[in-house]
Amino acid sequence: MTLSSRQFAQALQVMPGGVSSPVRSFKGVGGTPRVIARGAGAELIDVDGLRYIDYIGSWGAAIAGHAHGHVVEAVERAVRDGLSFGTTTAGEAELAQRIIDRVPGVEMVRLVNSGTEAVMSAVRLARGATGRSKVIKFEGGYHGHSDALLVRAGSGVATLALPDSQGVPASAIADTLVARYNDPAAVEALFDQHPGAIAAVVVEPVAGNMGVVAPQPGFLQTLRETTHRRGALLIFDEVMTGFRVSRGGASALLGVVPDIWVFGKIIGGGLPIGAYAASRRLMKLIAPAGPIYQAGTFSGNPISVAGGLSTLDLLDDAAYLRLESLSERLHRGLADALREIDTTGFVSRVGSMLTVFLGIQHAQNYDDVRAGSPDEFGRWFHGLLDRGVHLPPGAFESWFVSLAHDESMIDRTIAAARESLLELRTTATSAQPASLPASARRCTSPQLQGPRL
Ligand code: KE4
Repeated sequence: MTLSSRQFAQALQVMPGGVSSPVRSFKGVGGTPRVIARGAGAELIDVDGLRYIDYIGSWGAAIAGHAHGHVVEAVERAVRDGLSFGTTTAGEAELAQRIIDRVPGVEMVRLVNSGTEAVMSAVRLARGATGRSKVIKFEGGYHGHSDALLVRAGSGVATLALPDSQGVPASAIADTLVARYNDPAAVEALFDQHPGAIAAVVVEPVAGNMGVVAPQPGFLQTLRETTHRRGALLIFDEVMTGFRVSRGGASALLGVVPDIWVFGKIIGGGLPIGAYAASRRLMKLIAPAGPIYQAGTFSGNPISVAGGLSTLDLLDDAAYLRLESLSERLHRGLADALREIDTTGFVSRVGSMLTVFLGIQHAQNYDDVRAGSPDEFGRWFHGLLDRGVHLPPGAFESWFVSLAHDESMIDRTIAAARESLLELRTTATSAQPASLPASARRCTSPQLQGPRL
C-alpha cells in the first residue's frame, strides 16, 4: 500500500469522498486519487515521489506552471506585508486595470473569491439592472455551485451523473431556464415563452465543462443580437477561457462583446479569486455605488492579487504563441494516435484547452457529449496515469497546457496516450502491455489501478 493510498484512506474518514471538491474524487474514472505533495513546472509529484505530467493545472489556473519563480517571489513579497486587511489596497485596482486593458468593452471590475461567487454576483447584477428574474443557461454549462445555476450542469455534476443537486429547492431554480448549447432557436423559443421576463443569458463562450465544445459559427453573435433585441443581458462566463484562449479571453478572440464578463482561475494564478466586469453604467449599480449588494471579506486580498498580477505579467503575446505551438503539437499527436489505433474519438481544442472525446466523432452540445464512452475514458485515464501523465479525472473536463510544458513532455504524453489506447484495444486482462517492461509500470498495487477491460 503506497503512502498516497494510505493518506487518501485517512482523507476518506474526515472529508466527504476524501476531497474538497467532487471532480477530484476519481469517481468519474474509478480507482484512487493520488495525494499530491507538490507541483513543479508542468509536473505534479505525489507523496510517494512519483511524478506526473499535469494537465489539470489547478483546473486552468496554473497557466504559468506550478511554483513559477516570478509568481512565488511576488506572493512571498506580498505575504511578508500581511495577508489581508479588509481595506483597499493598490494591487486590486491594478488588477482591475489589467483586466480592463486586456478585454475590449470592460470598464469596471469587482473582485471576489471564486468563480461561483462571480457568476452568482453577475446574475444578481443582471437581475437588478433589468428588473427581470429569469436566466437562461445551457445544458452542460457549469457556472459554479450557486443554487440557481446547478441545473443540468456540466463538470462534476455531469461526471457524477447527478440529475442536479439535492438541497436545491424548486423555488431556487424556478427562474432558471435551460437551452441546448449551439442552438440559437432554443434561446429564441424561451424568449417567446417568457416575454419581458428574462434578465440574462449566461454562457461559456467556449464550453469547457462538458469537455471542450466550441461555439458553432454565428452562435455567440446570435446570442448577442437576440439578448440585445429582447432587452436582456449577455453574460460570458470566462472563468476558464479568460486569459486562457487569448490575451483578452474568448470575447476578444471571437469578437463578440457581452454585457457582463466573469473571470477566475488565471487572474489569481492558483490563489482563490473571481471577478465580474462590465460597463461603467452597469457596474455603478453595484454597492456601495448602487443598490445591488455584493460583498466579501477576502475580496481583492493582496495575496490572490499578487498571484494574479504576476501571472498576467507572464502572459504576453509570445506566451500565447508558445501555448498554441505546444497545444497544436499535442492535438496533432493525439489525433494521429486515435487514427492509427483505429479508435473512435476526436480531439476538441480551442487554444490551450482541449478534450479527447472517446466513442464519438463530433460534439456540438451536451447530448452529443453524453453519447461518448466515459467508461472507456476511465480506463484510458488510468493507462496514462500509470505512465506518468495526469489528466483531469473526468470525461467532461478540459485538459490544460501550460507555459511550463515543453515539447518533450508533449511527446511523452502522446506516446503514453498511444500505448494506453493500444492497451485498451489489445488487452482484456491486467497483463503488462508488450511495450512496457513490468518495472516501468508505475503503480502495481491493485488499489491504484483503474478499472481494467
Ligand atoms: P469556482 O467556484 O470553482 O472557482 O469556479 C466555478 C466555475 C465557474 N465557471 C466556469 C466556466 C468554471 O469552469 C468553473 C469551475 N471549473 C471547475 C472545473 N471544471 C472547477 C473544478 C472544481 O469544481 O473542483
